[in-house]
Parts: sequence; C-alpha cells; structure tokens
Amino acid sequence: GMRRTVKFIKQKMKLPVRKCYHAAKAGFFVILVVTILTLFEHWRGGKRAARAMTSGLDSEAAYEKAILEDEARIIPGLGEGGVAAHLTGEAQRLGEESEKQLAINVYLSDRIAYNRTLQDHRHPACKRVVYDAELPSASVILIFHNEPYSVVLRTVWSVVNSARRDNPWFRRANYVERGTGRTMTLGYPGQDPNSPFVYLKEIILVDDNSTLPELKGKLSHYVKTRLPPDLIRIIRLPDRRGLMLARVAGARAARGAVLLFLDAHCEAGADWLRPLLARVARKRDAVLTPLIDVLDQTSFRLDAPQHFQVGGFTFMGHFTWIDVPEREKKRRGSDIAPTWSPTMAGGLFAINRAYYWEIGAYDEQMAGWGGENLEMSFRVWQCGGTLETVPCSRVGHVFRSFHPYGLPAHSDTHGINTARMADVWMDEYAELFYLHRPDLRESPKVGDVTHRRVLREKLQCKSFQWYLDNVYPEKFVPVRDVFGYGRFVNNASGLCLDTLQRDAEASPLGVYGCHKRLEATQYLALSLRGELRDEEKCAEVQYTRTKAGDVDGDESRRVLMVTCHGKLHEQNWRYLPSGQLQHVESGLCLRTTGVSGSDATVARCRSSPLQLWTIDYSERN
Ligand code: UD2
Ligand code: MN
Repeated sequence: GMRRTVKFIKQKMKLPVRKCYHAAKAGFFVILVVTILTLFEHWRGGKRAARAMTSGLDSEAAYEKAILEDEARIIPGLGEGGVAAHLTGEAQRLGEESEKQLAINVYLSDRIAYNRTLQDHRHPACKRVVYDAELPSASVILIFHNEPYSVVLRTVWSVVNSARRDNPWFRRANYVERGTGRTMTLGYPGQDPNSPFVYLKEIILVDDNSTLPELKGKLSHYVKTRLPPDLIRIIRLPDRRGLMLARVAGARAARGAVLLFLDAHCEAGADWLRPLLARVARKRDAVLTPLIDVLDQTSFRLDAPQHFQVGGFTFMGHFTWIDVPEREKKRRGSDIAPTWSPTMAGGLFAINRAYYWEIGAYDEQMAGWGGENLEMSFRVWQCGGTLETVPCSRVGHVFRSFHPYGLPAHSDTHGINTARMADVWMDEYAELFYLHRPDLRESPKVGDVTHRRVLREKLQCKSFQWYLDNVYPEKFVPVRDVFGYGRFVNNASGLCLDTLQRDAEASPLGVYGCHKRLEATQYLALSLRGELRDEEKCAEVQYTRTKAGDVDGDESRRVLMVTCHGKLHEQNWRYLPSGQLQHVESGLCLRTTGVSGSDATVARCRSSPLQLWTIDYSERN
C-alpha cells in the first residue's frame, strides 16, 4: 500500500521522498473522512426508511402490517346477523368516546367483521319473486368524506357479497326460456357467465378529498389485496367538492347501465340489487329507493321493521318520513310492489344512467350537504318520471345524530341549496320556504339558477301546483286547505299566537308581540277540517270530565302543539262568529293573559276581548 503509493507520487511529481510521505498521508486521511461520512449518511437513511415503514406513511409493507393488525382486532361473531354488539369495561368506554366524537361507535365498528352478514328481513313474498335472469348492469357509487375506515369497508363488502353468483337467492332465477328452450344465465348482457359476480359491473368509491390518512394508501392497499380484482375503483377528488359533485364525478366514471348510489355507511341486504334493476329495466324513468333500515350508531344493530314509510317534506325545506297514503296502498296493488314516494331521503337510489343525465344529474352549483334530495325529488316528478320505493330491496344506513365532518367554512349549504331548489321548482310556493328564511330572499349567496330554469323549460316540466295536487295531495298546504291563516291577533292585547320556537313535541302554544311581516312562528292556520295548526303540529287540549259531565277544573289549561293525527278529537277547533276560537270537545275558548311570551290557555267561554282573535286572512274578516 503505502510504499507503492509513495513510489507513485515520487515518480509522477518528482518530489523528495519525505514530502511524498506527507502527501500520501493527507490523501489517505481525506479518503477516510469521506468514507466515514458516506457510511454515516447511509446508516441515517436506513434508519429513516425503517421509521417510515413502522409509521405507515408510504410503504406497502407498512399498510400490510397495519391491516394485519386491524384484522387481529376483529372479534369473531360480534354483531353477526345484525344483532346489537356490545363491549364491556374499558372497551365500552373507548367506544362511547369515539361515538361522542364521530356520531358512530367507531371503536366497536373496528371490531366487527367487515364482511359480517345480516339476517334477511324481506317480506316473505319477496323471496318468491322470480326475476329475469338477464338484468341491466349496476355501477354502485359510494361517496365519502372522512368516513370511518372500517365502516366504509363494511359497506363495500356488503355490496360485493350480495352480488356473488353462489348466493342462495339467485338459484330461483336460472330458468329455461319459454319458446327457445335456451337456458338463461344469471347476469347482465355481455357478462362473462363464469364471473363469480352477477349484475354488479363495478363499485366506484369517490373520495371527496378526505384528510384521514387511513382512507388513502391503506384503503387502496386493502382494496388491492383483500377485495376481488377489477371490480373496485377509487376516484380521489383533488379538492373538497361536497356530496353532489362527488356523486356527479362517480356517475361520469360509471359504465354500468344503472347507477346505484349509496352513502359510505350502509350495509346492503339480501338480494337487494335485482328488485331495483328489474324495475328500472321495465320503467326507464323510474327513480328507485330501497327501504332504508336503521343501523344503530351505538351498537350496529339492524332495525328492519315490516312496516315502512315513504318521503315527505316541510316547507322549511326538510325531508320527513310519512306513512304510505291510503290511496297509494290501493294503487300499488300489493305490499311488495314499488310504492310511489313524494320525495326521497337522497343518499340511496338507483337510476338509469342515461336518464340520470337527461333529467339533469344535479345542480352543480350546490355544494356541501343538503337540499339536493328534495331538488331531485320534485324534478323527477315534475318532469315526467316517478319516484318509487322498492320494498323488496333493503339497505341498512347509519343515521348519525350529528355530522362529524366539518362543512366548508361559513356556509349554510342546506339553506342555500334549498333556496336554489325553491327558486327553480316551487313557483309561488317558494314563498312558503322564504317565510322561514327571509334572509335568503333575493340573497346573492343563492347565486344564479338560470341554467336550471332552462333545463326545466327544455324538459317541459309541470308546475309545483301539479305536483301538490297529483303526487302529494295529502300534504297540508298552509295557504290552500284552510279556512283562515296568517297571524292570529288577540283583540285585547294586540299580541299574536306564537309557537315561541319551541320545537319539541307537545310544547305549549304561547303569545308574543306581532311581527310586521308574517313569520314562521306566527304562521298558523285554521284548517278546513277544523285544526288550529302550523305545518306539522296541531293545537291540542287535554282535559277530563267530572262525573256530572262537566269539564274538570276548566280554568287556565295550556294548549299543546302535538303532531297532527288527522282524527280531530282533542285537536278540533272552530272559529265562532263572535271571534272566539273554541275547542270543540271541551267547549272551552282560547285566551291569553296579555303578557308577551306567556302560554296561551283555554277557559270557559265568556265575552272578554282576551278571548277574541282576528285572523290575518280568513273568510270571516
Ligand atoms: C341525507 C342522505 C344523504 C344526502 C343528505 C342531503 C340518506 C340516507 N342520506 O343525509 O345521502 O342526500 O341527506 O344532502 O338518504 N359527503 C361527501 N362530501 C361532503 C359531505 C358528505 O362526500 O362534503 C358524503 C358522506 O361521507 C356520506 C354522504 O356524502 O357518505 C352523505 O352524507 P351524510 O351521511 O352525512 O348525510 P345524511 O345521511 O345525514
Ligand atoms: Mn348518511
């Protein structure tokens, strides 16, 4: 080594031997330092890589490890069939904590098998229906923003499993076609008959720009390694767009004949696909919803009652559940037949893909959450389609007590979206919405709706009046089915009847200074059938009679606002020529003490101005 190097330097540089020694030493020293530094860097890099692996940031191996850990956490049999799942002790406490934060017991969800099965709650007659073997193909679209990882995966698994060819319920569909003698195979036209899945073309997950890390690489890795290949796609939106645009993005990517939207916290029931596909195959412009069963946010118990409801709405712009109207029970013919529904909840529905675009997809200027469900409901009915609930298709959904995700800053998306809907579809009835939201009347926040009005024009859609008269005749319309409506002004005090913003069931009706403009809390009506009411609640007097038949202790009885039952009885009132409002069954009259903010009461009728009322708009005034 050293000697040869010295010799080399001596030859090349023609230096004296001693100087050559110094040069060689210096050279070796430099090389040594560089080598040490390089090794050190290498070692640090290795450390960094190892850290990255254990923290699960960007390595497949790390995702795999994390998923194996998740799988080890699952408690076999927990919540199986859809029964309530419970944990005890510390686990129970952690569960409650997660529920407080996320409105879903995520700690528990993480421990229930992702592919648990649910009991079959369908009406027995559904199991006897024979569907066509060939049906249109479905693209199931799941949208999510920061939904719990295990809950999303359970949704996906339930859809995958329900479409497996070897499900017992598919056996009935194989049949020999009359005439041709051809054996029909389960699936959709053009599908490979050897595919283990039927009717399901694809599942599209649309990630509305979630920020939870486990919904990124780990979710993709799970899908790649644990779920069937070529069936599931994930679309990642580059920014948060809200649920309407997320669904539109999914629809754009879809290739199936039928779009089937679900929230990302659902579990599909037995044979839920075919009843929807069969109906849409027969009626192209039918928009269909499954029965939505309730998955309990605390225990993941599936609540699937035999009796089901359809969709209604309030003029405040909210979706409500209503009983199937009697006329509809007659029309549909059978308990398991598709049932007309005036509105839909919005999250779970099937629609022919081409029809979805023709009818106007969504108002793409709606953002965040809320309002799109009533918009689509009114649009479908007014523009010639039908909205139907298909009782043989059942899907569980976790109804959360609050929204765990934040909505885009400073936005009242539900209000703004609903104003957009009202401006386009409700004609003069939009006024009934603005009564609740005077701040949004002509507000620049609502934006321009011209393109949607053009759509309405182009599709030659019918009026909202037509919708009320034909689709939802039982809806109480506070300007239509009434003897008088508006403010009820007390002659003595000048105060108005007022619900005092007490929203709870059976809250007392009160009086308050009259507003100049008609406002929601003072908008009451005396209906033609004889109810003193607002949109949903009726004034009710509870009383008993003495043995002699008199009303027991008839002074100062409060008047409670209770959900209208339509049977009159204790909810029955009449407006006397004197200007008194008399509760028919007890014979008592409505009065006030004249103090603003106090409860209204009923008492024996006497001629006192404290018992006299003037109604803004009535046939009497
Ligand atoms: C109901 C509907 C919901 C939607 C909403 C009105 C059902 C069962 N649910 O409320 O689908 O029609 O009414 O707008 O009919 N999401 C995003 N981006 C967002 C916000 C939400 O992707 O910015 C996702 C969310 O992760 C979920 C879906 O949209 O998968 C619906 O949201 P939700 O479950 O909070 O709405 P929900 O069920 O209270
Ligand atoms: Mn939901």
